[in-house]
Amino acid sequence: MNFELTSEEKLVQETAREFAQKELKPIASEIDKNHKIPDEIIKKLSELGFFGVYIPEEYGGAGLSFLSYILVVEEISKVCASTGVLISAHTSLACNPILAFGKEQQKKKYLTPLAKGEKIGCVLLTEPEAGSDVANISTTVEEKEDNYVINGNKIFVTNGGYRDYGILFATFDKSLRHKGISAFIVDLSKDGIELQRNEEKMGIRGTYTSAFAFDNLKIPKENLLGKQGEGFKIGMDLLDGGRIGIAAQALGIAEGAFERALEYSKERKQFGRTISSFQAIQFKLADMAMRIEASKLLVYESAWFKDNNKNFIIESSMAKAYASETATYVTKEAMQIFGGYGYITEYEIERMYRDAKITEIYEGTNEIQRIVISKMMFK
Ligand code: COS
Repeated sequence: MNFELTSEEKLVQETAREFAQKELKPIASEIDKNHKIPDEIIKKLSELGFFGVYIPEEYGGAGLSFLSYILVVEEISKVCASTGVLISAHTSLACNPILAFGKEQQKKKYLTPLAKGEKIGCVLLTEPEAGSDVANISTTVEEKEDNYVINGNKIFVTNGGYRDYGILFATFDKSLRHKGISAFIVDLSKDGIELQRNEEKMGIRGTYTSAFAFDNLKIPKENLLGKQGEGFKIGMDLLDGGRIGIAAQALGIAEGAFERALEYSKERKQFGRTISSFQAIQFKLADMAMRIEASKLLVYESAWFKDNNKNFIIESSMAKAYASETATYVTKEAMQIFGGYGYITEYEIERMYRDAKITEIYEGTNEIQRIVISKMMFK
């Protein structure tokens, strides 16, 4: 067993760390307050190749491993969870399904600008009555002459507010449940698409979480992704990979909070000594470190499985559930170590505490992860 990263992976990790620490960390609070990742940051992310880390070079990507992409999300999320999920949702939920299921012409037309960071990607899957129960989607698709025509609503679309490219799921016949669903590539700047709102949120406030309505939206037939009726399979596949991305985001948040709590414990003095000299604080930090290390092993292992074409469904659900529960635990403990200072916005711990919670919820709640793990175990 070899736990060493390759020289390429070490290089991309170092590049992401340097960018995160020097350029992103100083403005992470501003991103949270302004509810926006500045355009210059998005430009720099694309110059660094972070929008297409594992996409092949022929489609505008950097052609590195999936694990390299995970390392980027982790490093970025240590300082800014909003930017972490911008990259993760874009890569896992939009680039990956086109790479895995797209035709050559779709890869050239849509994947290439996405991988270069010229367009930001998203997935339009969730609906008011179809969150955990994906097979229950109500957005309809009909064939009319040379087009598909879409009617319905989508909610909770991470990155939707950029109005670039998305993977949209709709059903030809709701009574068919899984078998009725198909996936389509949509250009969200087109007529027939109403951006209804960008939600106000507790955390990851630099990201867009958008709601859309479709009124007789015409999509050219060539934009069908995969085959008709293959949508549920495409949805599960993109979520399987996406969950490793969210696990990496959660891991990064936990590591960021841990590093700050460790430093603070060495500076903060009470009863005439640093609080790090109290066993109550040492044990907290030891528990935090243990869970972070276990999360890291799960996250890297599932990424390694994906890179090596092994089945990683169980591992990605385990990594997502465990790392996200670690993130909420570690940020809570970090706040306890910071005491009252952790609770005020001047310090970054309260933002990390708010950002961590969503990782237990999106891309499949942790209850759903346990369903996936147990179903696959018994299959
Ligand atoms: N990866 C690949 N295939 C999967 C899968 C996964 N994670 N989960 C289920 N499947 C397969 C099953 O193996 C089954 O295949 P067969 O028909 O060949 O047996 C098929 O999909 C249908 O599975 P099942 O009968 O279990 O479907 P259900 O409708 O009961 O629900 C869950 C399956 C709950 C696991 C699925 O709907 C799910 O993942 N929901 C969460 C969705 C989510 O994450 N939403 C958040 C979106 S944020 S963008």
